Amino acid sequence: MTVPERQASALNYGNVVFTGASATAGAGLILDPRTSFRVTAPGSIAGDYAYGTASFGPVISPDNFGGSVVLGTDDVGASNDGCEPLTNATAIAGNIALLDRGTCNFTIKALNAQNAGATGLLVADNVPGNPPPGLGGTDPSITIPAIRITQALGNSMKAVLPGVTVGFVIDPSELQGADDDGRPRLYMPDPVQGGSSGSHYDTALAPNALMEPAINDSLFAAVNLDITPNLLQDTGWTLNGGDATIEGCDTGIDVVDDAGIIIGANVEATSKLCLSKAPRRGAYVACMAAYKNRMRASGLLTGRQALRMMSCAIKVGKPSKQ
Ligand SMILES: [Ca+2]
Ligand SMILES: [Ca+2]
Repeated sequence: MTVPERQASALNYGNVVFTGASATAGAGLILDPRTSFRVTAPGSIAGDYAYGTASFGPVISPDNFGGSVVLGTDDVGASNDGCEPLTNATAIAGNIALLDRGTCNFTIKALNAQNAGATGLLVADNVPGNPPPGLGGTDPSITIPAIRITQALGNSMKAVLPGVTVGFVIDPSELQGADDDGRPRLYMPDPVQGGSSGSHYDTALAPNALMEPAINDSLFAAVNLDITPNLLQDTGWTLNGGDATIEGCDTGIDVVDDAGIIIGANVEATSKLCLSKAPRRGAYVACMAAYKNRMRASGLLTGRQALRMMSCAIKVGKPSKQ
């Protein structure tokens, strides 16, 4: 690409993808069906838009989020920030409230929308940028779903209210975080984020991928690298193949499997760890048995794999005859 093309791509959120064949195949095995936030009317702004999820309230679904959008007013200070009780509850009730970011916590806005009878909440960002970050905070009394939208979309909605309808749509024929050809999206936010832009998968991928910009508690990278091995393969790296071995004994467990599963690599690493810290051979076998139990409890080893791994571990653990 030319320099201007690269500059444009660096801010082209949602439209830059990784074009490797292996990553595309891996994405097809791993990613969920696509869930889109969609403006369904009026036609002038209809379409799918990026959104940020909330750390409070229920998980968004097509069943709990949808309907007409009504701008919330509170008549104190910034009149659409929802930091005070809403004064247009009659109009809000049964609809999706639209409030501006700013002045108070997101949970306060959500509670004020909920108390006015809103079925859901859109928080429009108060600074430019795409995709919108999430909505932080916790409050177990919040029962309505909430998302954050861009300042640009908030402004577009305000310009055409009333008559804006929104909802969530699941498309089982497409992948979450991939384009319509199944290629995983790269993270190209506007503004550029140094160290993250272009060198990570998009945060839109679900389930979360190891190579998204932020660590999160749904990752399980000790045994599952999702589509990271695919990406490395596409860029010319060679993946370890074959079965995991323990001191030369074949466990029959693939080192790297489809969809980034690396249970065999985990077995090899754990065996080395158990050997390094075991004061005697019996302790090594006990260490491996405890590992086997953890892996079985997590559903990561089949019974047959566990048996074969332990028969190797017992061989390794036998006292030397010399
Ligand atoms: Ca206010
Ligand atoms: Ca994600």
